[in-house]
Amino acid sequence: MKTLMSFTATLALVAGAAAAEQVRVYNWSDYIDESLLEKFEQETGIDLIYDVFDSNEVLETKMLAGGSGYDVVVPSGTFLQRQIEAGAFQKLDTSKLPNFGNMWDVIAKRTAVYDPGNEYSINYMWGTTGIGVNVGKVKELLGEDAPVDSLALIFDPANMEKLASCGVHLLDAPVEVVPAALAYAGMNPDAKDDEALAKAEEVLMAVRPYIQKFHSSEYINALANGDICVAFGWSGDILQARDRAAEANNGVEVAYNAPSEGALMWFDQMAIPVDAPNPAAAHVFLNFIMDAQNMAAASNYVYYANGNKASQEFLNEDVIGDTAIYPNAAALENLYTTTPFPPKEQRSLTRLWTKIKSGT
Ligand code: N2P
Repeated sequence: MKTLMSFTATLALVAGAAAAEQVRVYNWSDYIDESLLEKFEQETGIDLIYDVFDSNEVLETKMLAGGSGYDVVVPSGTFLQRQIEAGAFQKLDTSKLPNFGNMWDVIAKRTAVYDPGNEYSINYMWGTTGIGVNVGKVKELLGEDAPVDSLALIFDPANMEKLASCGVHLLDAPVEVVPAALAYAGMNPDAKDDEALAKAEEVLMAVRPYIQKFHSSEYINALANGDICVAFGWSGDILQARDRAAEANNGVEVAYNAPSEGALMWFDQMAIPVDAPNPAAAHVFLNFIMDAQNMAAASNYVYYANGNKASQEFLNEDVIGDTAIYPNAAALENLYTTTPFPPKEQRSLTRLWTKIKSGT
């Protein structure tokens, strides 16, 4: 009896394994409405394994090493470009992407800078990097005129000295924080030479004693709970913190501003690793994401703009109507983009970042 049962169980397992196709997706944390993951499995019958990261550097290490085991990954534009050049991705087969026509030419034109012809990737979402504040706390410490939309909030030591007690987090993302320090210093945010990196070091070291943490995902809850009062982070993440605080009804008011000195505009691109175990299922996943209503549901949930034109009619007004998410012409004027760090400059940047994080 015992033998028979285990035999039956083994048979069931074998049958299950044969029937269940898998797709493995590696996306940013806090970046999707999770009900879409279930919907994908129900609609396609494909098992979805969904892992998350919060750092382009972590993803890049996996992509350059190869053998990640993922079918879909989501690097930002500048990282995508380097990884395409290193041969990390396979070209998309658009014949397997019937929803390709939903994509938005305005964004496709911009992403083609990193992925010429958009041959290897589709835009998932895009956004800006800026300043999240606990409005009440920051005004209490810096007064009604607190420069909540200026990089001076986080790079002027006089402000940071006052804010330190309530907690300031910065992204652990050197390619985003260094350009911001340069923009604050009135320099080209995309500069990568020794002089620029020395200037960024000076700006960052002057406020280093007042920075509690460099981290790229904890700030969402930390802002929402009132554990910190300032975060230099990603637009939609800060807007999610605003919502979480409102839902908790805890008296915390969170606001996001793109810095008046200029904000980085970045693009997160879905791509298929060259050694993906199941590229066919990867295309099924991409096509699911490119569905207008699915893409709208994702943006409505995470407060990031997307590269899908057809999704726009399904976006909530507090998403499509918010210029912090979908910038109008004036807001767009104030955004800059960056280019990848070449190897030598990247080594200098990595050294600089280690030094800034350690504070010595
Ligand atoms: C999602 C953040 C993604 C933006 N939490 C960084 N590219």
